[in-house]
Amino acid sequence: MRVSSRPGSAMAESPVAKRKREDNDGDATAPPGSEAVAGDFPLAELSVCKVLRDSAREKAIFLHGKVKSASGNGKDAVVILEKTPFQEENITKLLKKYTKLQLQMSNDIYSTYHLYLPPELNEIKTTVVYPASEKHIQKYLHQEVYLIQESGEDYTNITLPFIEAQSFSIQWVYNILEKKAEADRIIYENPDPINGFILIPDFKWNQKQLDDLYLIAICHCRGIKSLRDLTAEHLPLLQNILQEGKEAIEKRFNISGSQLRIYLHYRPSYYHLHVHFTALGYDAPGCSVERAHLLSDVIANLEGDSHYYQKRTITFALRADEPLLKKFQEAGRV
Ligand code: M7G
Repeated sequence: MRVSSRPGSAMAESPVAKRKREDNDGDATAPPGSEAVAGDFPLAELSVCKVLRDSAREKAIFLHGKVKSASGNGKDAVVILEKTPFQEENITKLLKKYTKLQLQMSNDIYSTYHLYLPPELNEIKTTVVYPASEKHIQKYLHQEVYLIQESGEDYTNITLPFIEAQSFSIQWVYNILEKKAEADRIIYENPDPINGFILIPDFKWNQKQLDDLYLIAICHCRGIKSLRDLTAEHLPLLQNILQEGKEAIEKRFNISGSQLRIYLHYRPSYYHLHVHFTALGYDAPGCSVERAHLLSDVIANLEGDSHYYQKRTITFALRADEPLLKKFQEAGRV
């Protein structure tokens, strides 16, 4: 399936161009200089300090590097390089316009080759976080993981104070809601300040093929941090996201609601309520049972009990180095 039937869909812009940081309030982890307007990233000047993670299965490598600044001290960056899925419409071009086909081995009827392609058929999706905080670097570092059973009380006593003190800046979310960034990428908007939301491609998706379709719905209402804050009063908002989100995706991408995985993360990285929409056939990062909560189940649970998510124990994984794990250990909860 192709995305290109959608007018003007396929233009991927520089991930940092246009992203503005005008106000850094509330970001306990933002490094100095992050309030600056981001421009095109000087990739050639990146000196790699460490490979944070290298995944042969995802065909992606996660790098921590430094970019020299005028003051001499390098600023930290996280750069993710990722080979993108094939686009069916490019296959004919690829078979006809390759630069070189080099035999690697041959045995009876079997042979393998290195196929070299011209640059336009050989792109690498590059995601940049710059300047990156220590927390960003830790986010992508491969670590052992441990399961935590967080009761409602644990949330109030351990997790909530922790996230209030140190969670990622959600300035990028406000930029989207205020149309200061990514405005041309919006797929659908319900502008109601209480029950409305914006549906936009996730920055994990290059929009060039539908196999790995990934969008997020970001609610207009501020202050709903996560699943834990949801009560029956939020049902109209959640129903709008489910219903209108599905309709908008069907209209734009011709994918029916029954072929979408629509879910919330608990715990999310960014504490402003948002919902993930991914292609059902795509094994998206973060769709595992210890993190993804289907929106339809969330709605059903809230219909049954308005305070379901304040009371219930929720299981999630924490990486070995995450300070929150230490807090749970200190409280004797692990
Ligand atoms: P999450 O569950 O809070 O955290 O989801 P995760 O990143 O650990 O999954 C936030 C979602 O927003 C993720 O799917 C991110 O890929 C996506 N995302 C993050 N940022 C900083 C941006 C951004 O600037 N633009 C867009 N469009 N998506 C983003």
